[in-house]
Amino acid sequence: MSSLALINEFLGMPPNASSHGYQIDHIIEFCHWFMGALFLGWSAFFIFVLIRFRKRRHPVADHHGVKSGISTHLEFSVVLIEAVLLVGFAIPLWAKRVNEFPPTKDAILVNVVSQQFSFNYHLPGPDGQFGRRDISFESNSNPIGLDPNDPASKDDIVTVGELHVPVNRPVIVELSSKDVIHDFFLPSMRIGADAVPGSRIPLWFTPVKTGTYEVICAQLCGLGHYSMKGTLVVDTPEDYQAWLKERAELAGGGQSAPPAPAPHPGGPQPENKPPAPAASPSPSG
Ligand SMILES: [Cu+2]
Repeated sequence: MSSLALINEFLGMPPNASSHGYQIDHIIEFCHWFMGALFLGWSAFFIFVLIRFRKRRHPVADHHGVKSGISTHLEFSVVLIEAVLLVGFAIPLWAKRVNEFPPTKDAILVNVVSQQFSFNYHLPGPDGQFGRRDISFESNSNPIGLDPNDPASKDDIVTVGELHVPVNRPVIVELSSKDVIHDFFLPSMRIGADAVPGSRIPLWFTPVKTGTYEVICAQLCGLGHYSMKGTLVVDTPEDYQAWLKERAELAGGGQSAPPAPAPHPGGPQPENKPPAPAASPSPSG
């Protein structure tokens, strides 16, 4: 089966680095082969029909049509296979992703706050408690609007563009957006979800390989959409602790956010400006 699996790689999928990803890869791999077979089958049928019912042989239309039941059986088989794929595999797998969250005490919790055109990451810091966020505190140096008066926010860690997580521990993300609909997509982790203004959307994955992976926005969210990328670094537990320590030191004085990224040259367009409730002072001025 492993050489058959090369079709995913051939079609450009990055290698899987998450614990559940192989299940998704199997479905995608099967679909690719199935669609390939359908493509060849229907193409052959189309060519057969063009030749078999050519005008020279049938100058007058035949009003009785085809009498054989083969095409009905074939079409029914295709529908059956697709129904099995959907009901037997895709929906149960999806249900597992959205219903069976790991216990939060074992997991790394991260708030991902998306905006045109970057992802901000908010970690609770050593106290394990997320500080309050409020739109009225948002500024270029505080892109997620962390409340500086909330004691729980003092040790919080905020980063822009790059997130570190330890290997082999579940990561639970709470996804939100400050402006338009984005999509937090981790191709190597085989997970992604839309970030919808006004909603907090949970998702989770367990990275199983250390390395640096791409984070991309998978919803066309404005002129700078193409540049809305980030990095997920999966560290060994030691490296992760070192990173946390470094971020905590940087955070030092409470207002922990590093400078927001410079406004994109393509710039947020006035017509793309967010509607309420996310319409805070613009992150990029
Ligand atoms: Cu986006």
